[in-house]
Amino acid sequence: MKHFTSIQDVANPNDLIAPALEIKKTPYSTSQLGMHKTLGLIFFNSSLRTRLSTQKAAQNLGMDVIVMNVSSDGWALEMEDGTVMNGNTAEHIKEAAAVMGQYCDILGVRTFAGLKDRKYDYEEVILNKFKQYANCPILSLESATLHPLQSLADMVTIQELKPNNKSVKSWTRPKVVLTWAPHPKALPQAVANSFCEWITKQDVEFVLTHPENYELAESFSGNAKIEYNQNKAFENADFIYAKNWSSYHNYGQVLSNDESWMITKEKMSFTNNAKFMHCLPVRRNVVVSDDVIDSNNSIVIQQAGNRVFAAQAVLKELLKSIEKNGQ
Ligand code: SN0
Repeated sequence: MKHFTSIQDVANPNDLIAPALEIKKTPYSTSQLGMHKTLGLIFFNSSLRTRLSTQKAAQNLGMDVIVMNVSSDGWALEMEDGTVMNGNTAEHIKEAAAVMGQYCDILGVRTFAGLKDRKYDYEEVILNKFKQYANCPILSLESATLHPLQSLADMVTIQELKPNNKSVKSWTRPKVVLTWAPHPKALPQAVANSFCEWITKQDVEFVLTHPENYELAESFSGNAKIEYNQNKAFENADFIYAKNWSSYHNYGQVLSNDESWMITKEKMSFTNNAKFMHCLPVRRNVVVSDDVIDSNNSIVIQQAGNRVFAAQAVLKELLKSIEKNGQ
């Protein structure tokens, strides 16, 4: 595995999901693997879980970690080629990424969608510049269109909680629902796109539910079943994954604030006693009511905890490939 920026970089997702659960049992069993290797974590946007869990994962592998909030602490970066840099940008991404690559063996990059120009966001301009110029493996810490570290942790959590009782069919092949929920701000589609990419490769019944005109890019949602009636989608569900995203077709727009899409106790009562999932941060009583997120069915903290083991499984593979290539 050369980079980890989407599921396309992974030969077989199960080769990361099962190892992550093994790592959870003995997180320090390979604490020498990353000795004298440096992970750089570069943030263009805010982060809590991704930053801390990836740092912790690297430490469990014996790596050194350097972190930079590049938007607030770095020089203003120029992304376009051939520009006369006599304006506000002080350094070109060509040099910045190449220099970071000199200091790091693996570079993690967080760069959210700007939600203004769909073509620019969906071409993953910034992430690809890092791939082009840093000359080391690139780890996505959420890019404009995808959040694969989150999705891997989500798959690990679903795998962990679905009982292996072959006699109970609904549990061996659980029903997983990704539901849109309201939010006051325009948010990226990355978490939802990425969840679709990963879950459609798992042996589950997957249903996507959102108001009309919130369809995701088909390149990510594939032929996932869409149910526009949220209550109907929830029927018999084993996992409810809630997330807001802004419109893809009316790019970056908030088309609906329909409060009736909030996840409530009543809605959860239509499910098969489903577990409640969210990537966090979550707006309480907008996306989900207190009584759902505070209930025993809420697994958001366990889900966030699993971010460490997902990141560790990924870093392990990236380290192995560095070793193989003799870097
Ligand atoms: C980000 C998103 O992509 O939706 C990160 C999720 C892991 N979420 C937000 O930006 C939420 C911000 C807010 O104001 O609620």
